[in-house]
Order: sequence, then C-alpha cells, then structure tokens
Amino acid sequence: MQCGMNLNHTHEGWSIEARDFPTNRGGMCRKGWTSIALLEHPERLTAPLIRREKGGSFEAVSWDEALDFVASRFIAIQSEQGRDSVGVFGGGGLTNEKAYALGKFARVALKTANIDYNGRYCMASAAAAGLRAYGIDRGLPFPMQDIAGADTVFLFGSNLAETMPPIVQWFDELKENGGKLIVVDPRETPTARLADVHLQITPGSDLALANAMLSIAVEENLIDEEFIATRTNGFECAREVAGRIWNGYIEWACGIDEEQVREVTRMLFEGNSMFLSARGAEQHANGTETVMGFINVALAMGKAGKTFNGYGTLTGQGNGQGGREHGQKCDQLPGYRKILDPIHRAEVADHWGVSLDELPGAGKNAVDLLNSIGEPDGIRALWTMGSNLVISSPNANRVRQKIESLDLLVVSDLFMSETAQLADVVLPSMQWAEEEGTMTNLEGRVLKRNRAAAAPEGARSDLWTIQALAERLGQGDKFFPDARTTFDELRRVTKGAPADYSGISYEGIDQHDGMFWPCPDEQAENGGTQRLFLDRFAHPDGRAVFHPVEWWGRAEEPDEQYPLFFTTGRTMAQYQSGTQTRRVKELNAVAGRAWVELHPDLALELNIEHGEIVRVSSRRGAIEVEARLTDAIRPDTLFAPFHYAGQGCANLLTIPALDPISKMPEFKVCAAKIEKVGV
Ligand SMILES: Nc1nc2c(c(=O)[nH]1)N[C@H]1C(S)=C(S)[C@@H](COP(=O)(O)OP(=O)(O)OC[C@H]3O[C@@H](n4cnc5c(=O)[nH]c(N)nc54)[C@H](O)[C@@H]3O)O[C@H]1N2
Ligand SMILES: Nc1nc2c(c(=O)[nH]1)N[C@H]1C(S)=C(S)[C@@H](COP(=O)(O)OP(=O)(O)OC[C@H]3O[C@@H](n4cnc5c(=O)[nH]c(N)nc54)[C@H](O)[C@@H]3O)O[C@H]1N2
Ligand SMILES: [Mo]
Repeated sequence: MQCGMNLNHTHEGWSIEARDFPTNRGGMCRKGWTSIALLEHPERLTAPLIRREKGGSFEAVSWDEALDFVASRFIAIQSEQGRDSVGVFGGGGLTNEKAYALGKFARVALKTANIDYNGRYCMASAAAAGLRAYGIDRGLPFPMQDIAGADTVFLFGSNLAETMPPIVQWFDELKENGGKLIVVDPRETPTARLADVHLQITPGSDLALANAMLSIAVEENLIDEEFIATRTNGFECAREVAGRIWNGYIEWACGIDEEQVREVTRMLFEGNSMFLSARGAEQHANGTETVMGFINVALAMGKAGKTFNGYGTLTGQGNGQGGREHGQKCDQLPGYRKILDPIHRAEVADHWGVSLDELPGAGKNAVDLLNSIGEPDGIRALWTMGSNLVISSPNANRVRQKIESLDLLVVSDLFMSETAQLADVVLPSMQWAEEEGTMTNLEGRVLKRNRAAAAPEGARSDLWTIQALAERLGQGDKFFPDARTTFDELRRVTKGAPADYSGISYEGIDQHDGMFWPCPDEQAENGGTQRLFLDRFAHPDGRAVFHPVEWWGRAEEPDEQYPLFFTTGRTMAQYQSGTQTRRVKELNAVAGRAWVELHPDLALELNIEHGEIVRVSSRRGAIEVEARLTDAIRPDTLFAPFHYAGQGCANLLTIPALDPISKMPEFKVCAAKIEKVGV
C-alpha cells in the first residue's frame, strides 16, 4: 500500500513511526512496524560473489571483477547464441527509476527483446482488462478516499485486511457513512468478516458470477441505458454472450445460492457502487476476462453525471503500478507505450538516440521466458533484479530445473534469496531506506522515498550497477548512476505518453504529498490528475468498451485422483517469497512455517488432526506442511500461503496455465489432494 512512514535514528538505534499521509493516515501494519529489522541486518550481502563452477561455493570478489566477468559472459553468450539469448527479469518492487533503467538497459545495452518481470504474476490481468475496457490502466481511477463515499463496494478476490491493512480505515468510514461492503472469496477471511454479504464461491468461478450478475441486471431492468448509450460501445454483444442464467446455474458454477446473487445485484445497481479486485480473481487463466466481466457489470450500472467509480484494482507490490509503466514488460516501452506501435517506437528511439531497427521488438513473457531456457530459441543467461522467482513462479520444481540449466545466472538482491543461491554471480543491492527514488501507488500517485540510512559497505544501488554494466557493454553514456538524473530522463521520455510524468518533479512530490499521473506540465501546479473518466474514457472516441466474455471453467478441474480445489495467497506477517520477512524475528514468531487450511468436515473424513504434518500434492509436486482446521474455508477447497521455501513451497503444486491475453499464470486454482504423512 506504500504507507507514509518516518524513520528516526538516535543513539538507541532505529525507530519508526507511521506518517499522517493521505493514504494510510497514520496506519501501518506489522510489516511496516518491523521493517527496521532489515536495516543493518547481519545477513545482508556486502560483496559481489562469484561461483566459478556449478555446485561450487561462492567467492567474494571486487565489484570490478564481478562486473567484468558478467559483461564478458553476456558478450560471449550473445555472440554465440544471438542477442535474445540473454534475458532480464525485473520486479514490481523496484523504483520507477530502476524499472525505467532496467528496461532501457535490456533494449539499448544488451539489445535483447527478452525482458519481463514479476508483475506478470501480479498485475498483468487487471492491466490488460483496464486497457481494453477503459483505454488506460491505472489501478484506481480515483483517490483512495473515494472508497468511503461509495454506496456499495464489491470486493472480489482481495483479502485487504491482511494484505493492505491500513486501507481498512476507508472501509470503516464507508460503513459509518451507511455504505455496504460485499466480499467474494472462497474463504471467510478477516476481510470477509468485515462484509455485509460474503459470497463464498468456488475458486475460479468469478467470471460465471459476473455474467450472472449482468444477466440479472438486464432481466430485472436495473441497467443505466442512458450511460450505456452515450458513454460505451459493445453492450449488446456482451449482454448476449452473458446470456440468460438457467435455473441452478449459479449454484452449479459458483457453489452459492442464486437468491444471494440477486440481492447483491440489486444492492449494487441501486446506488453509486464501486468494483475492486485483487489477485484472488485475477490470477487465473481467465483473469483478464474475469475483470472485463465485472467491468461490464460496472459499466451497465453506469450512473452518468455522477463521479465515475466503476472498477479499480488493488495493486500489489511496493511499486506495482509504476513498475508496470516504464518498460520492464516484454511488450512495452516507457510511459506505457507499446513496443510494437510504430509511433511509440519512433518516439522512444528518438529519445534514446538509437536507430529504429536497433530497438528490439516484443520479447517473451515471464513464464515463457523461463520455459524457453534450454529450448532452441531460448535464453541461455538471465539477470534477475527484484524477484525471487524460484519460490514465486508456478510449477516451481520445473522452474528450478530450468534455472539450474542456465549458462549464466546473475542475481541482484539484498539477501541470499533462494534464487541467489543458484546464481553464478550475486550482486549486492541497496534497499529501500538506503537510496532515494520514486514509486507509484495504486491511485497513480507518484511518491518519493528518501534516503534515511547508510548502506552496508559493498552494497550498490541497482542504478549504479546498471550504469556500470552498460559501460562495459559500450553504452555507459546512456545511463545514470543516480535516481534524480534518471527521473529527469524518465520525465522527458514519457511526455505525451499515456502515463505522462513530464510535469512531475521531486520537489512537486514533496509539496503535494505525491502527484498523480497523467501529469503534463500544465497539470503540475495542481498535483496531476486525481480522477479519471469523469467525462470521457481513454479510448480515442472517449467511450468505454464492453467485452463479450464466457466462463469455461478452470485449466484443471478436480477429479477422482485430485479431488479438491487448491488455492494460494498471503498472510499478514509474511511478504511474498519471504526473502525479507522470513528474516524478521517478530514476523516469524507469528508465521514462521508453512501450513495448509482445510475444513473440519474434510479433515474428519481423512482422519487429519489440527497441527499434524500432512502431504498436499498435485500433478506437479507435493508439499509437507502443518494442517490447520478452520470452518472459514469451503470443504472442497484447500488454501496455502506461498511465502515459504523447501517442503513448504506452495508453488511446487501450482499449474503454469496462462491467461491467453495477459499471460498471467493460474496461481489461484488447481486440482490437489491431501493425505496423512507416513500412512
Ligand atoms: N502481508 C502481505 N501483504 C501483501 C503481500 C504479501 O505477500 N504479504 N503481497 C502484496 C502483493 S505483491 C499483492 S499482489 C497483494 C495481493 O493481495 P490479495 O489479492 O488481497 O492477496 P491474496 O492472498 O493473494 O488473495 C486474496 C484472496 O483471494 C482469495 N481467492 C483465492 N481464489 C479465489 C478465487 O478464485 N476467486 C476469488 N474471488 N477469490 C479467491 C484467497 O482466499 C485470498 O483470501 O498483496 C500485497 N500485500
Ligand atoms: N502460488 C502463488 N504464487 C505467487 C502469488 C500467489 O498469490 N500465489 N503471487 C504472485 C505475485 S502477485 C507476486 S508480486 C510475486 C512476488 O514474488 P517475487 O517476484 O519473488 O517477489 P519478492 O518476494 O518480493 O522478491 C523480491 C526480491 O527482490 C529483493 N529486493 C527487494 N528490493 C530490491 C531492490 O531494490 N533491488 C534488488 N535488486 N532486489 C530487491 C528481495 O530481497 C527479494 O529477494 O509472486 C507471485 N507468486
Ligand atoms: Mo503481487
């Protein structure tokens, strides 16, 4: 959520306080409060490491030696196997400046098409749907405070009470104002417990629910015909494909009661409602269509003339929004330009001073990039920055095998992550509090992180590393080791682009408590554009677009052998692949080891007791974790957090089925079974 916070250093050490910032307003979660444990952490990487042979041990070397080695290997591999044989894997936690520099580094210094990032696992479906329906992808088209002013909020696939706790205050305010909250989740999460209505659907059935709601709204004459006629295209077709629900459809597809869905639909169409999603609904092989399905409902709800709340997505990582705007994506250039659009290409090539045919085209998406290792046109070398992909990628066993077969793996990280352990070269990075840079939050608000702490001797800013490597590839003069100069270039390059940062400055960010993109020069004074779509959408004709979408089930349905739905997600006290939070004592005290949640009825049937170690397996792998019995989960569904390594790594089970539009993997459902260990 990118809460505002202040760090203080006195003779007693570090202390932290939550800032009264417009988004978190003095709130912060456990991860924020304990984050100072990561400053001066004894396990920080402090020197570049090289491993000269696979399976050998790491040797600390000088930066010069490490960088010379990496550059010479990149050059050798590219001259043997072609430019695209070197890949780059970025992260949504990197600052805007790093994301920009890394994308430029891939295209200009390495001249490879193959760069993608972990946002492919995170925001890709919501982004693709927003672009198609609205013409632009900004997490929320309104500032967070608008949540409190809605009549009803429909939250599908988000457990925000655990994943962005300080946002809960806006929902509390919503309810104080008489607003209602509806939550869609297969589990009765802390978030679902805040809701007026909880729709406890089967995993992977959100799209069926969306279409059912559209059908009900049409059937019961609830839709806003004027809004549809004046501000949208494509309604008829979407309505026709959504069809009419047959008796028993909702129960069959979603596992819930039809009357409940009718009531919710009426509630939503009555007032000024808001649809918000997160990964629960998006991380599916039909994630993009699911989001488009709910945007269809939001558009049919209309409410022309009032604030347009419509749909928004609750962004994930530290820079989940900005990280997807500046060119880490395989099909994208800075400012949310498209790499295959001839005009966009020409603009960027011009700024970068490279010829148009030198600028690579679209590369492989994250999953295909990793899969391509060892294939004829695949990558042979990979540089990761800001992702621990052997823990967080689907079908992790296979990914690990692929990674191990690379000719060269270079990892930039703060700690010896599970991915870094497999590297040939590890490059130690500075972390959040040790360097400045900007991030963009889910509201499209560009924020600045200031430097507050000294980095350990030996760690370098990623920007410095990018520039130093570019220099060794003969392109040093095109990169800058510092954030401010890099941001100045980013501003110039994004001028006139969809994500226009040209009016944003470090000074302006301080002055306005963050500035909203799009922010051309003339908007700089009032801090950028807070609310989008009030009069027009971002498509050339100003209209939003309905999309005909159809539910066809999941990539893998439960069967006799693997009879249960297996879904994954997060817990409050751990973050992502755990590289950082698994190193914080206070957090491990709360959530130190992996577990699986199952319903007591299922446990009774299988003679499983609370607290015992069980085996959960799918067609791809197995984990052995602690069983936690809870009636907060559907009896046909298992849930495991994905933060853990080894025997507890949930991604050993997940299926690498991809959404055909966004290339998002289906992290949120596959077929699995659970059994006692040792019987
Ligand atoms: N504590 C903590 N906070 C985090 C993170 C973290 O790792 N730890 N990560 C950050 C990041 S990068 C992200 S992307 C966000 C993610 O934030 P969320 O999306 O809120 O987190 P998840 O736990 O992945 O998924 C949310 C819910 O989806 C439900 N779900 C599973 N399958 C389905 C389904 O088919 N349909 C529906 N409707 N729901 C389903 C799960 O039961 C879960 O409760 O959190 C951010 N905040
Ligand atoms: N089964 C399952 N799998 C999932 C998900 C799920 O819900 N279920 N969610 C997916 C989602 S939404 C996400 S976002 C991914 C996240 O998973 P990952 O991509 O693995 O992200 P992190 O764990 O945040 O890894 C970031 C790494 O970069 C390091 N790091 C942090 N800051 C910096 C920096 O400034 N520079 C450098 N060089 N390194 C830095 C950290 O120490 C850490 O090792 O996981 C995905 N995987
Ligand atoms: Mo994410």
